[in-house]
Amino acid sequence: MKLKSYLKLFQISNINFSKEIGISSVSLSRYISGERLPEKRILNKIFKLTDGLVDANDFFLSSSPSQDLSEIDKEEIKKMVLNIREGKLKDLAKAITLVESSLKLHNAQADFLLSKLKQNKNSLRVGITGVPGVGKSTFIETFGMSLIDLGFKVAVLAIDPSSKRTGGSILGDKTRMMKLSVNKNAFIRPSPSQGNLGGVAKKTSESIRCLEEAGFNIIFIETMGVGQAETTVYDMVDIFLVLLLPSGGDELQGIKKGIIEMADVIIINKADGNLKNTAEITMLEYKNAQNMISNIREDISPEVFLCSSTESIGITKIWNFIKKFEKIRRDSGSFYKTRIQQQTKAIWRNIFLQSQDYIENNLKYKDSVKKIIKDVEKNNFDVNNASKIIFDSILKRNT
Ligand SMILES: Nc1nc2c(ncn2[C@@H]2O[C@H](COP(=O)(O)OP(=O)(O)O)[C@@H](O)[C@H]2O)c(=O)[nH]1
Ligand SMILES: [Mg+2]
Repeated sequence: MKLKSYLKLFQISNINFSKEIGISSVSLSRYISGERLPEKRILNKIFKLTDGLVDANDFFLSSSPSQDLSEIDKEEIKKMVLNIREGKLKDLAKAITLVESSLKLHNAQADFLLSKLKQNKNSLRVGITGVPGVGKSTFIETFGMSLIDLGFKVAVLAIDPSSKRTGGSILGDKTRMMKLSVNKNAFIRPSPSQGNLGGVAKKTSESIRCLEEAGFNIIFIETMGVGQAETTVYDMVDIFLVLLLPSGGDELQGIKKGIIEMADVIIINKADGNLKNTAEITMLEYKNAQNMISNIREDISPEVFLCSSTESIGITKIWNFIKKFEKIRRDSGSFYKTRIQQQTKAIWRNIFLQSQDYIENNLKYKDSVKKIIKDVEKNNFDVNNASKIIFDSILKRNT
């Protein structure tokens, strides 16, 4: 990073920093402005003092993409943020598009946008999972509309890792959420998957921040309930709902036991018509299943509910439990503690993604790396040392 940004981030004054490296503050200002380039000895000191965050490249190379944004771009994004704060949905949609985009320019714009958003501690992020057809979208429609009646603003992000294959599922979701999709206090958006869960998670988390800035205070994140997406979503929500069908056994439902164990609320949906009795039996089974009761939350245990999303049965009870869950956890502070832990996880997830991206798009194509791999193929070199040398080149950033 640039020395200027470093000093700002760590709140170090120019005078103190220049003293530490043993130069005058005038010289330091010249280095910062680019008027002069520091000599090697000084560069080494800066590198050490900043724990490697500021190195020679930061003085010699031009700035990073986000610093390349024009003033016009920046002004436009600032205006966009103000509009989002006023609840303008068009700007919100634009912001989410930026966040989701994989274009370099958009990334820089998104980085700038995200730096302008505030932390929102008042929202409630609700994860919902269950096999396709269990009634997640229908549940969100019924529950969401009742929340809007109570004065909330409701947003829905639907993550569907298979959406490429099934294509129509997003459309299906919108038709299941007919009333929500036309309500001015609701916002529905499919989350792109591109087959990369880490990427989905990053974009979904960033979309959540945009939604919160626009005043959406209840945010549903719907996933498919069959795969790995659940753990990823679990790590970005405050409460996790698992919807089940009225029938016996997790395996029978195609849902993994591990997912049930993550549930804060288990909802047996479709408890209506001729499924009503089966639903009651299923509820008792889960209520009695000790192994299902998770100890993930230290202050409240999960509960099981019957629900009919089509007939609006059980919705109030579920909402009352969610409110109780939220209150207990906010009062004890565990709500905020979990969010902080989630942020730390997100940092590492993002770093991991960027490293992966760097490896896929740069490292693999470097001539030096190709040569090393060839040498290993010819048995001239061993795997262990080859990988060490290649990894070292990441640390040095420029092979
Ligand atoms: N009988 C009954 N049908 C429901 C209920 N909830 C959803 N459905 C139906 O189940 C089907 C799948 O619902 P959908 O919400 O798209 O499921 P998703 O794939 O989990 O999002 C639709 O035909 C819904 O009308 C319910 O509570 N009772
Ligand atoms: Mg759905």
